[in-house]
Amino acid sequence: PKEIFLKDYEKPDYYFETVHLNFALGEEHTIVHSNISVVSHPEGGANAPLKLDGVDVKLRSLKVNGEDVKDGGYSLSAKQLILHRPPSTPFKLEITTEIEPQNNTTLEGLYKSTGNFCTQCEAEGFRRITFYQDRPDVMAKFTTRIEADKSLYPVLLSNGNLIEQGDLSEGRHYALWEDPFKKPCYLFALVAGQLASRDDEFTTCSGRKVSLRIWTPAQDIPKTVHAMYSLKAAMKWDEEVFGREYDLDLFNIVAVPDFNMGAMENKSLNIFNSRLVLASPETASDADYAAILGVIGHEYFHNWTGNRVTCRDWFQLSLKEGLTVFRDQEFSSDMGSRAVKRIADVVRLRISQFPQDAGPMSHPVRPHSYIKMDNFYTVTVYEKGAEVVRMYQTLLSKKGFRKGMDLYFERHDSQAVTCDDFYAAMRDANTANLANFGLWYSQSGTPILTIYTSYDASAHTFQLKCRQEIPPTAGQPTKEPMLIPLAIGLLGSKGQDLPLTSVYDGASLKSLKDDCGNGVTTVVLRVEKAEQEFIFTDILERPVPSLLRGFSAPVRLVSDVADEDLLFLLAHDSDEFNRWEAGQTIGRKLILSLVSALQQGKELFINKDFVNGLRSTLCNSSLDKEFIAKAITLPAESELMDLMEVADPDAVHTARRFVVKQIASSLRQEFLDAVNTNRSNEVYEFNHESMARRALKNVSLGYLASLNEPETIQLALNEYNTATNMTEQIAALAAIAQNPGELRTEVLSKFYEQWQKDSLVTNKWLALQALSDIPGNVKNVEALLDHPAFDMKNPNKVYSLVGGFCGSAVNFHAKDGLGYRFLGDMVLKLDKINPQVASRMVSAFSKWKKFDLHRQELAKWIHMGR
Ligand code: B3K
Ligand code: ZN
Repeated sequence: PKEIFLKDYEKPDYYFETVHLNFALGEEHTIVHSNISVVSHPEGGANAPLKLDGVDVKLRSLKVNGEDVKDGGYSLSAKQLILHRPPSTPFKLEITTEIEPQNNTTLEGLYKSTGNFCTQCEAEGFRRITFYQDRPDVMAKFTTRIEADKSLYPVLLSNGNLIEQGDLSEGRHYALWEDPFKKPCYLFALVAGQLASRDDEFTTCSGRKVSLRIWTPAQDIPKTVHAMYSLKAAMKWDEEVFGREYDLDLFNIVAVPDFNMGAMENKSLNIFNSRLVLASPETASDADYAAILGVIGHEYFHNWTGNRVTCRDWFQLSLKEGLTVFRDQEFSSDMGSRAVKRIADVVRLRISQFPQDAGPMSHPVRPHSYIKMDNFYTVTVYEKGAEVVRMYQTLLSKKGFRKGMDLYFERHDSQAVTCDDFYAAMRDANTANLANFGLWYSQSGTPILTIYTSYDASAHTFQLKCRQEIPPTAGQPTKEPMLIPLAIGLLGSKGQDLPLTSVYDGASLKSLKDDCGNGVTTVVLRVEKAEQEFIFTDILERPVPSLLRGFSAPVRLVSDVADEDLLFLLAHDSDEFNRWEAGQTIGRKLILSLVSALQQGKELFINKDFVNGLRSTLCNSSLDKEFIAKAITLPAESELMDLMEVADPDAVHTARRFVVKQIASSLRQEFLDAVNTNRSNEVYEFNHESMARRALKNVSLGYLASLNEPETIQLALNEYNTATNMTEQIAALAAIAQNPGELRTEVLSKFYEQWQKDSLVTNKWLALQALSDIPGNVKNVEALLDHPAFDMKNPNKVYSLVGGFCGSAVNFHAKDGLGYRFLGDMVLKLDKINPQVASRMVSAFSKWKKFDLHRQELAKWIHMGR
């Protein structure tokens, strides 16, 4: 395989204006006929060879301007069809290909899922359907005619508007779809099968009526209420917040059980993994409901950020993904609790993206090169990319960011553009100085921002000394400083926000006012240099600084803020994110110190002040309950390991478990109260208040069950038996399953019996067991491979069982090497079925440089050696 470089980008020699596709769907094979009008690129070489991509497609005929192309006129290889001497443009290109969707287990291109036809074309799946210039900067208008057996495939869908349909001979029928918008082929979609729909309608801000349809097998239609609610909410939100109106009269969503990713934003025909559409209170948890809201929003928002304005090349993936993740995060924040959403997003970044950025897979938000594009749908491109977009907003204000977005759409509607174009729109709309901000796209690695503070009581000044440093990463030994927005507030002795009147930033003294000329209590400092000093004036008492409010930049913050000040912030900070963060910072320090105590064979002690801080948080009735649930949850094992020079999974696990149990026994009564007062005694509702109550109850129950005492286990069992929704049922099951023994086995099999017919629920059952920290769990996981609930061909099953297993640090990284061997074997098998799923699983190996030599050797041997 060849490495492809961003710096080698060249425009195509030819563009396609219109593409007429005809699909004759069949059981043995499917015939695809395409009729393309080809034009030259204005600056392209005349009569240059036309190179078309094609993988696993059989060429049946090739015509130019109606004439068969003679044998010497083209050449065909495993991945390409080259037309050697095309005529002068414009010309007509007609290609007929034969494919076998029924045998396509890669789930890319056209394939079958539970008897229905569906497609997945991003990034390079269209070339598995027909020969084409499969690159996003080739945008064409598509019409699609689908022909199929009417009884087997009564529903025929593609992009755009349905303009014709009718019956054919031999029990077949057809449908003709026309998409009026130019699009790259990665946004093409086709669905054919036995599906029912939930129908609704949305009236846009300009008064147009849009038909909304969500398609699933008939028996699942009752589970699409929440998805439809989410879609309508997203459509309204995009109008209100970004002024973006939907542009067609129809919007379809199809749910399929076999899907490599979460969902796909095909123009007006989104295809979704069923797990992100189907929900009922009994079968889906609050987390599932929230994920559905977020992903339905995400795919819908792509209609403007991705589809109307698309990417020039795949290096620019974050242009659409970082931006659209940011948009879905904002949407979910507006629909629920902003602070809680921000906390969840930052946790995700720390658990997954920071380790990626510190390991061998580290790459910039806009990568410089790739071998297989599929491997670049990463947390760095998506989540760090979203942080980069968020930083524009932090630097330019919400209003300025909106101006930048408006200019971006004004300039680039119906174009394929780059991250530089987005940067330019933000800069120009605000005549902003974004200096070295662009480096966030090209430099990999998580910056370390070190801050020393000091207060001068006689001068009434408060000083910050900032240093930024970006560690060397794969292929990038040295880095330049870049613009980091540092949001900061100062707390007075009563916990109140101090007014910030002016700050000296190393160059000049700036007075601080908001847009309306009012005083402020939070400011965004621009850290641009490797070392920089800021001095706040008129600070009348020694303040406690609240640094990096709202996590204003994706950095590792190191500061000299003392533990007692962190406890003060935990109790008082008006910035809820930082209030949570203060507790986490103490928690991280505490657990890591216990890890080194363990490594030195010392006894473990818990920091009483920390426990008391948690107690006050837990019992503070003025706080949001979901916030409390987050605040009393300790940093995850993977987050802790990421902070270590050499990760030690066993010690991290033991130390964290120790702290969990200490907290549980110290706050036993408080947790009991939390469980007893937060039971739901009403019908399930997806709203913040009831979700928050369930979250607090469930976290508390988890702590209590960790004690493994008869009384707390009985309580968990009671919660399990009386649960009326999946959120509480699965939480109680997880609480019980922490402790090995008969009860665990019993409740697990009871759960399976109850839900064996619901594949999405049995995925939870698989994941819960796979993730278990019970020693030697690899054996159970191996046994589950043969369980009827598992199916190697279904990505969701693999992600639950194999992916779940890799999430258990102790078992996946077990010193006997059995965890690594298990994954190695699985990857080999998966690679033959579905390379994308295999490569997602293999990425669990990519953190091995951070482990001890013994584990590195084991992983290397298994990963490379086979
Ligand atoms: N754009 C798709 C991802 C496609 C991945 C292909 N390997 C989903 C999304 O991010 O919205
Ligand atoms: Zn996306």
